[in-house]
Amino acid sequence: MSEGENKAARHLSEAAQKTTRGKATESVKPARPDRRSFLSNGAVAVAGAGLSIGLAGCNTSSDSAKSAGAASSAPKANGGPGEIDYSKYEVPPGQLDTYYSFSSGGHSGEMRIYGLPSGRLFKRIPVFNIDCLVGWGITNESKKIIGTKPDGSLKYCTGDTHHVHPSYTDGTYNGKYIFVNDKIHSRIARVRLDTMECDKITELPNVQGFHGIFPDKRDPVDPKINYTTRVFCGSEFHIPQPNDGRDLNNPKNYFCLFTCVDAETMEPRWQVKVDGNLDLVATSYDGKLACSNQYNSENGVHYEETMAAERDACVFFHIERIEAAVKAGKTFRIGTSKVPVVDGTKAANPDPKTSLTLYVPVPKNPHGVNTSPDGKYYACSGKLSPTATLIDHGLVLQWFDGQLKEPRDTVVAEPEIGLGPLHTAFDNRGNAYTTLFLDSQIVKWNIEAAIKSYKGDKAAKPVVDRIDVQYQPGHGFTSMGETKEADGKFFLSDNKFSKDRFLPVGPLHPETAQLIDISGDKMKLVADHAVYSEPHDSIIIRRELIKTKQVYDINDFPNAVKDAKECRVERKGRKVTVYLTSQAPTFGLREWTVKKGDEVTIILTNLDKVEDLTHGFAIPKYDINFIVNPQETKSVTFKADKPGVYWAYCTNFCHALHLEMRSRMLVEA
Ligand code: RUQ
Ligand code: CUA
Ligand code: CA
Repeated sequence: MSEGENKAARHLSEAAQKTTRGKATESVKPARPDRRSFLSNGAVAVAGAGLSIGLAGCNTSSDSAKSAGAASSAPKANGGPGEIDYSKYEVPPGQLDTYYSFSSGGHSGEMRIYGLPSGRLFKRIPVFNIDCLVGWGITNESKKIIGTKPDGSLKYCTGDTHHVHPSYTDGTYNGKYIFVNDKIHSRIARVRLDTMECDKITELPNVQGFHGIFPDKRDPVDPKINYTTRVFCGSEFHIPQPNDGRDLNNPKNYFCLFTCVDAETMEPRWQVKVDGNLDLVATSYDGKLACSNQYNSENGVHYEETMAAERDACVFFHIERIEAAVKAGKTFRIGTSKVPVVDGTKAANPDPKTSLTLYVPVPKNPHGVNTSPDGKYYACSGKLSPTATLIDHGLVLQWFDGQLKEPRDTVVAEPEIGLGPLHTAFDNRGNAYTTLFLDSQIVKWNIEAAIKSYKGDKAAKPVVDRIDVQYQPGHGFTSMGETKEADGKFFLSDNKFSKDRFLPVGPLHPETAQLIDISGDKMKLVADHAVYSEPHDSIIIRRELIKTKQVYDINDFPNAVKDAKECRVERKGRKVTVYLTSQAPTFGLREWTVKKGDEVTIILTNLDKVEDLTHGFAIPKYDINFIVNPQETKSVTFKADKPGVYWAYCTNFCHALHLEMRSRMLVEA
């Protein structure tokens, strides 16, 4: 950094420190102009400042003694003691939460389920990671879903989940699926909401840095299809196409693709070549549009280059036209991929009336795009600009009909809301809530006031409330806020730093998910929940929309061993299959014998029917460990390469004789 940039960074970082340690209630006042003005001083200064704010955050509690003692001096919730009756937000023993929250797990590669308002963690759903609690990545069934190499080992052992969005019917959640991305290997996964298990993973072709993901909410043409059939995927990193070693240092030839995946088959249907890089994704309520914010319209390969332009874009995709073009064969293929690609670049789409895409200019390196629950607006945040840009759905459709002159004519508001705006959520009363990363605040702004103010009404004040969060919020979400049933009750702020908010646990801190009551005029911070690194995104669903199976159906498993009497060992040459059952406190075979060098497959069915009666199955030295839930069947395959006696035992406490629940594997030399 240059001297000037350093100064700018220091100045902003001091400002940020003040804000993050700020007094409890910062009432509705605009961010200070001296901080605001830095944004016009050039992108590099801002980026530098952004980086140093991360550091500034750490300064507030670098040693554990200080942070352990910090509890009493930690920033208070909005409103002082006595003003908030926190007991209203407690869930007493034996009572159930009113909401589920599904959260991504970032570079843990998993997904998580919490209850709200309690913040209780119920379950971690392994998706792209290996998980020995349930045997994900260990059993044959899970390996097949994750994907294997020809030698049977896992193709990938890592994943980076960012965004979780369930399937829809008629504008609200239908309780069927939840979709999540893997940014590392550009895979999309589907989790069944009845079993809360991943059942499909697809790797997207021609894509790196698959980040934003969002299901459609109905079909653009067929009115009978009012549910999710497509999932849209943005990609952040532009690459040579095909990425086979050509154009390594010729970034002008790199490009990104927007992908549509079939929600049922999970196969990619089509891709769109775009200008610039895509980030988050949102969809309309009528099925006609998907959109994605684009922060690197510059196609820069270094971060300074990505900030060269004053405006990037929010890119809209006209689904019906794209599918017509695909049907008409106006497509090309990339490398060996069979997925049809249409050209959605500006150069290839000069006439709005036939255009597949619309690039609405938005300042500057925007992050996040979200659809309002009434279906009328998209909010796209500036990130490096203190603004949120509000784009009108009806006007976008008019632009595609050739009725508007400029892409910017679709913008109906652009309120100044604070520093580092990222993601926006909505209530059911016409208000938007945007996370301000640099300001460490949530800002509540009124949509109608923002529109009036944009039209020149000086009396209209878009910002109606602000609240400090601890610290540096990324995503924020309202209860049911991504559906037409937004209820305006809660906002959850998933913050990137927790610093002094919890007992110190060493250098890797938990993150904070802060629960904010948004039902009144003023936002109230009502709970701090510690969450594992590194949630990006969550959604909040009313509990009655989720209907789970509590016990499996044994008939759903074609290889089930349906009776303990069927337990046996079958040999075909060097391939040995062990058919096994579990029923507390025994396995169906007391022992079984194989020979050194055999390829052994164990198929285990849990015959117990009682809810919550899960058994585990582990074999020492063979690295086998998985569970079978009631009436579930799973299998593992391994080479019996170590002669000796191996006690296979139950790992999941199931019975008074749980410790006695074991069986011997005898491997002959
Ligand atoms: S991103 S902090 Cu992976 Cu969702 Cu915006
Ligand atoms: Cu079965 Cu413990
Ligand atoms: Ca940019």
